[in-house]
Amino acid sequence: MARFFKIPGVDHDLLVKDATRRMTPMSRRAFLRGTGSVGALMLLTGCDVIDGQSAENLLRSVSRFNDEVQATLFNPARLAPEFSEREITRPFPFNAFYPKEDAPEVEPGDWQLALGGRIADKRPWSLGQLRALDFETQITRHICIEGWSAIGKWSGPRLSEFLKRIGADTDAKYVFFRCEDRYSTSLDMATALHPQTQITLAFDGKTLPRIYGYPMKVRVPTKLGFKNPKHVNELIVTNDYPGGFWEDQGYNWFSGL
Ligand SMILES: Nc1nc2c(c(=O)[nH]1)N[C@H]1C(S)=C(S)[C@@H](COP(=O)(O)O)O[C@H]1N2
Ligand SMILES: [Mo]
Repeated sequence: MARFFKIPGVDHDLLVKDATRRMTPMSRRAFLRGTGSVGALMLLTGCDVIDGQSAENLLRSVSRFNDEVQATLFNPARLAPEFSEREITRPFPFNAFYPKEDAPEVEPGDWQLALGGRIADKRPWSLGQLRALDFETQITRHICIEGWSAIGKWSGPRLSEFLKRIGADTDAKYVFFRCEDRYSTSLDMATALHPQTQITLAFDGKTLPRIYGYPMKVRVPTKLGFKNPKHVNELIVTNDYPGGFWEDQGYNWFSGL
């Protein structure tokens, strides 16, 4: 299952080396403590690397906002870049560890979000209850470790707001998500509380389509695509490292900024 992120005409090791050379020592250390990958550089700059030319542009943008990079890498509230409506990628790519046809079919009436771990009120939530929370919309870039990225528009309540409502222990280390298709992933608490981390119920202005995670996904624009779980049906707050589907097969757990 070799899933390598390969861009024609771009040597990843050299690009990362070049980029880190343009960072201040502090931001370089922070960057390398994370994934230190091309995907992370794309998250950081908002640039899409598809060839040598765009790699050059990315390097230019690392140099340009170097001072900011330093400040933001240490700030758990740093924001992923947002885009305009006309930059949205259509059609938006589908990805999962199975083909489209096998995406789970969820009956909205039967569905509930189960809660576990360090949470004061563990009563499950219905879709109706989630839909009643305040929605926010983001147009952000999703970066898949397999070598593609796409800009999409996602809407729903902030995960931080939900965690507050259920009395989650926000001093705990991790939030773990289980999905209908037996996928799973986990986030560090700082990322779970990040203002752009979203309980996503709508995509491109409509109910979240089945293939993109109906009825609920978690959108995390500061992390690589595989840390954005679709078809979520359980949320657990824990201090025990929970790993995840790809994380358990060797993907870097942090995979983000
Ligand atoms: N439940 C579930 N979530 C998942 C996956 C999956 O296989 N199952 N794949 C991940 C990966 S690797 C990517 S790139 C994105 C793809 O999301 P999209 O279909 O909305 O593009 O979903 C992520 N979340
Ligand atoms: Mo991915």
